[in-house]
Amino acid sequence: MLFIVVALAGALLFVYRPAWFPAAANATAAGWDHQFTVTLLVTGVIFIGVHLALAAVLIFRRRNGRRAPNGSRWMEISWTAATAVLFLSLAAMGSRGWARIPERAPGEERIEVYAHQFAWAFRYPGPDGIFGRTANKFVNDSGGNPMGIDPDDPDGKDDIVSASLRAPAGRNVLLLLHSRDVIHDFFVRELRTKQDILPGMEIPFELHVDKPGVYEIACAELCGLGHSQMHSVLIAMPPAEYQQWLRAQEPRTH
Ligand SMILES: [Cu+2]
Repeated sequence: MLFIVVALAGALLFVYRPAWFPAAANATAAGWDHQFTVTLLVTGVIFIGVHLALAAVLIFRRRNGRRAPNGSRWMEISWTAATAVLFLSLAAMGSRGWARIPERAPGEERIEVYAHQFAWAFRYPGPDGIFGRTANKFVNDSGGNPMGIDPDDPDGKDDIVSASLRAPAGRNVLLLLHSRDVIHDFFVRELRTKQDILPGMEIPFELHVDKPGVYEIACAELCGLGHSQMHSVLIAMPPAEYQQWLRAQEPRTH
C-alpha cells in the first residue's frame, strides 16, 4: 500500500504543480524547459510503473505464498541496456540544448558585470565604445566607482556605471563577468542559466532576452554572510528605449 501511495502522491505533485518555474525569457531557456518536461515524463512513468509493479509482486506473493524466482539474466541484461539507451538519448538531447545557446555576433553591445561582496555593479563603455582602465586601488564604493576605473584614463571618463543591468530586448548582448573578491555566480531564473564568476578572470556570457521585462539577478554561489542579500535586476527594454536611456546617463564625474 505504501508503494502505491508514494507512486500516486509523486505523480499528483507534478500534475497539479503547486510551485513551478517562472516563464522562460528566451528560446534557449524554453529548450531547457522542454528537455526537463521530457525527462520528467519518461522518468515519472518509469517511477510510477516500477512502484506499482513492486506493489503488485508483493501482493501476489502474499496471496499465493509463492517465492519469487531467483533472477533472470535475460531480464537484467535487457533493463540495464534499456537504462543505458535512455540515459544516452537524454544526454544527446541535452547537448542539443547546449548548442542552442546564443552565439557571439560581431559588433554586439558589451556590458561589464562586477560582482562583489555583496552587490552587483554594471558598466557601459559610453559613447566612445571603450571601457576605461581599472585597478583595485581606485575602487571606491561610496564614490560610485565599484570597479575601480582609473580617473586618469580618458577612455573611462564617459563610462556609465549602474546598479541595475539594462539591456535591449531581442538583441544579443555580451556580458563580461568580473569578481572583485570571491567566487560569485550570475543567475537569472528566467534564463535558466547560471554562470560562475571567478576573481581574476573575465568570463563572457551571451545574454539574450526575448521580451522586455524586469528579471531578478541573484548570486547563486554562497559567497559570505550577505550572500542572500546579493541581488539586482535585469531590465530588458525595447531597443529604442534602451538607447534613449543610455544617452540620458550622466558620465562619471571623477
Ligand atoms: Cu555572491
